[in-house]
Amino acid sequence: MATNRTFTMIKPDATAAGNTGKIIDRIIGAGFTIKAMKWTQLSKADAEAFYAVHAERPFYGELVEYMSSAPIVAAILEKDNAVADFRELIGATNPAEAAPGTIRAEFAESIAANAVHGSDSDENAAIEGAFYFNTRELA
Ligand code: IDP
Ligand code: MG
Repeated sequence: MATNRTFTMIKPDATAAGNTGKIIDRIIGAGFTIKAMKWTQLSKADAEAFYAVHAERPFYGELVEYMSSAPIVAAILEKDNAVADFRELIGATNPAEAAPGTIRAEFAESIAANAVHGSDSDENAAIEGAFYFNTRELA
């Protein structure tokens, strides 16, 4: 059953470049409601756990180093069709392939440092949201 929530992180390249506010503005402008949000930094162990699903991929070590290199902003977002609509808003993983107007096309530096995370399914949105937030932190 589809839910109306997704999970995002504004990634280290985007917070370090001072793009946090612009990206949040794009997210709200696209019709998403913020249910929870925090500015934090992942330890290496946190990043390994969050991306455990990618542990066998060749870029896992690079991804863990990068994701723990600077602060991130984690958020739970609400909108009808949230998971699919948010993936459309952020664009393809590789910014060279991201459609014009998408957040990654505008802000991503590379396929690794690609500005934002977006959950790929309702199930993962719930798991990823629970990694950062307890129910008392939801608006
Ligand atoms: P997604 O974020 O678009 O869902 P995934 O395939 O789930 O993409 O990969 C998770 C993250 O791992 C990407 O957002 C990116 O930061 C990083 N990543 C993916 N592919 C590569 C790669 O080929 N080289 C380096 N980093 C990558
Ligand atoms: Mg993914």
